[in-house]
This record gives sequence, C-alpha cells and structure tokens, in this order.
Amino acid sequence: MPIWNRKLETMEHAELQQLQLESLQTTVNRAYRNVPFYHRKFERLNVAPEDVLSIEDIRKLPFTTKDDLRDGYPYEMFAVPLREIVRIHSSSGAAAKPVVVGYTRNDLKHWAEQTARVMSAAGVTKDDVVQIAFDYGLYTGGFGIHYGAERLGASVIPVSSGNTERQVQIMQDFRSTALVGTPSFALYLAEIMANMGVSAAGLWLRVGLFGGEPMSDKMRSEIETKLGILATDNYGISAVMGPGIAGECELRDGLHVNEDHFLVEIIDPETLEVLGDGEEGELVITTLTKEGLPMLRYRTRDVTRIIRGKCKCGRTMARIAPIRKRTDDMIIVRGVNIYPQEIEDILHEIDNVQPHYQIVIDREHGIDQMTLKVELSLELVTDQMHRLVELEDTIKRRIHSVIGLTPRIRLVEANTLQSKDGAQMVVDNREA
Ligand code: DLL
Repeated sequence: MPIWNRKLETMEHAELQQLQLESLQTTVNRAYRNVPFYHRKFERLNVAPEDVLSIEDIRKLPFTTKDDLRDGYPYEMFAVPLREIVRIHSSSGAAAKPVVVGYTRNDLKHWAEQTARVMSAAGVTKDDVVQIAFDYGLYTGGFGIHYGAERLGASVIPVSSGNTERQVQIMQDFRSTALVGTPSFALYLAEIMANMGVSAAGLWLRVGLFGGEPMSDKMRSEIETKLGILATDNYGISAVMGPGIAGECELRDGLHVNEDHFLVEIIDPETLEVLGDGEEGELVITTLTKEGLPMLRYRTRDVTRIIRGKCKCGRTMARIAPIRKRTDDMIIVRGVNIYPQEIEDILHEIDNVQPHYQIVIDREHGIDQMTLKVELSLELVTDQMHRLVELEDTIKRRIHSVIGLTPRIRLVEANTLQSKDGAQMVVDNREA
C-alpha cells in the first residue's frame, strides 16, 4: 500500500512530538500577536506564549468555539491581513453568520498535501479517475479534495453535487474509478443507477471516499454492495480547514489524523477535563501550521476517541474512531449542517405560525428528506386553502434562503407539538 508522505506519515512518535511542539509554539505566538480575541483570552487566563514549553502545556490555553468564530464574523479571527488571504470558504448550511475561513498561499499548499494523503491512504493513485461530487463553492468539500487529488496526479472530474443522472452517465463514459462525496449521496446515486438500469458491474468504480456527515456501518456496507467499491471514511471541519484532517486507510481501522498539522485532544464536554487515549469524548483540534486562521483548541462538538499506536498499514500518527455522535443538537441533512435554533429563529419572524416545531428526517430511496411540522397560531382562523398554501410557501422560501435546503412543511393545529415533558424537536428516522 503506498504512503503519500512516507517520511512524515511513518515518523517516530518522539520525533513527531518535537515537530508538533515547535509548530505549536509558532502557532500560539501567531495567534497571540495577531488575533485580538486570543490576546484578550490569554490575558484573562494569565498565560503567555512563553508558557508553552511542552505539548501538555496546551492545557493552559483557552478553548475556541463556533460562537467565538461567529462573533468574529467575518474576518476578525484572521491572523494575517486580507491581502495575504488567497481563498475564502465557509461552513455548510447555517445562518446569517456562518463560520468564515481564510487561507494563505501556504495554507492551500498544506491543505492539498493533507487531502492528497487522505486520498492516497484510501488507495487512490495517479492512475485513478476521481469524480468529485461535493459542492464546489463556499463549502470546503469540493475544492478541498480537488487540489489533493490533483496533487496526487489523478485525473479529476469536478462534477460537483447534484444532477445525479448526469453523474451516472459521466461515471460510465469517463470511466471514473474513485467517487468522492457524502455517504448519503452515494446511496442516492445507487438508487438512481438502479432506476436507470445501470449495474455496478458495468462501471469502473473501485473506491469511494466519503465524508461531511456520519457514515454508519450499515450505510457503508450498503454503499459497498450497491456500488461494488471499498468505501472509506474521511473527516474534516471547515472552521479548522475542511476535509483532509483525518481519513481511513484501506484497512479501515480508524481515521489517520494528519498530526503534523493538527493536535488532537479529547475532552469531557461537561467538565472540559482532558481525557486519556481511548476514552470517548469531544474532539478538540489545534491547528499547527495554519497561517490565515490559526485555531487553538477548537471544540468540534464531534464525539470520538483517540487510537494511538502504529497501524498495520505502517502509518504511525494517531487515529480517531469514526464519528457518529455530537455533543450538541446539530443535525446534518444531505451534508448540510442545521441547528434547530436557526429554524426556530426563522419561525419567530413569520406571521401566523408559532415557533413550536418538530423536524422529522427520513431517508427515502437513499435521499434525506426533512419535514418540518409547524404549529399554526391560535389567532389564525381560516378554512381558506390558499392561505395555508401561501404560508407553507413562505416558510419553505425563508428556510431555503437561510440553510439552503427546502423542507416539506406540515402545518398542524396549535398546541399539538408541545408535550408536557418538552417536545422532541428532532426526530431522526435514519438509522443510527
Ligand atoms: O463537512 C468538511 C468536509 C467536507 C469534511 C468534505 C469531509 C469531507 P463543515 O461543513 O464545517 O465541514 O461540517 C463539519 O461535519 O463537525 C462533523 O459533525 C461532520 N462531519 C464531517 N466529516 C464527517 C465524518 C465539512 N467523516 C461537521 N463523519 C463536523 C462524521 C462528519 N461526521
């Protein structure tokens, strides 16, 4: 099995730690000197960059949260002047104030290296034809993987998301051997292939790299059977960079973290205490090389555990277990991150409905469907169908404009969604 950057990816632990410490000290200095937010936080905690003398000293440093990034919207968390930023992305879904990420030329160089490693670990080489079905745009998925695949020397098809029939056609005609996208898109693609009478045996596809949302074991085996491929999982988060943070090798025994670029910790989300290797908790990431948006102890809200020790593939860097849970109420529908609070905020602004709602998510024929049940106001007394249809349209439009997805709307009578023990706001019928 090839290893893209054998020297770094198979480095001895002690050597890696030395490299990490030097990069951490540079990053801490950069953040302290150039980002007023971090300067203030350090002063409040009474720590200075000079206090970081070992990797463990990271525990002295402040955490960063999504809200900190939103408060600094759009550019306040950047550590370099805008003229040094050459690319800007933002997190998926979400809101008036998404997380905005800026990359310097060096950041982009590192990013391509990291996604190249993740792709190579999954078995992709320059002989592959890589069909990238992530959205190309503000989302980090498309461009992030794209440059890594080019770095590998693969033939890249930047087909982007959607237009599934065309994707199947392209897969047949261009002889795609690797598919990149969300696992739910892969399932949907399989569904469309079946409708079109295209069988996996008639394709050249052999490997898939899936990320951006959880992939359960059941989804993985369904994708593998229906598409006739080896399905690998890769993890990323825009606030920290995008895809390329960690990915599985062909042995699929944990996701290899690019530890020379990211320091990972696991904390107890309640006490914020750092947990030991192997213990499950919230993943916290510190960037070690990023110039544009250095991130100290970013609380991802993703639940996993750290696996240390050499993998049978030869890579020595730490791995994380696949991510299936979060410590907050964020849900991911078709790769888009949604916070129930945002839905509630939208409903607050619409006349004739109450901000009482329930989000129901189903997976139908391989595709996620979001249904939003909304309570009508008590004051709305109408039996005029067209008024209700207008109201449904208004809700759909407003939601689409904020989160980029159009839900199905079911208007229900007032006081039917609020149970005494608190309504269940999200009912996720997709398998766990
Ligand atoms: O989803 C970046 C990405 C793109 C990663 C393409 C991988 C591939 P965000 O929009 O900021 O960034 O969403 C990040 O998605 O905190 C997780 O909750 C979830 N997530 C991402 N990858 C995985 C995965 C991109 N492999 C959020 N398994 C994260 C489970 C994942 N959850």
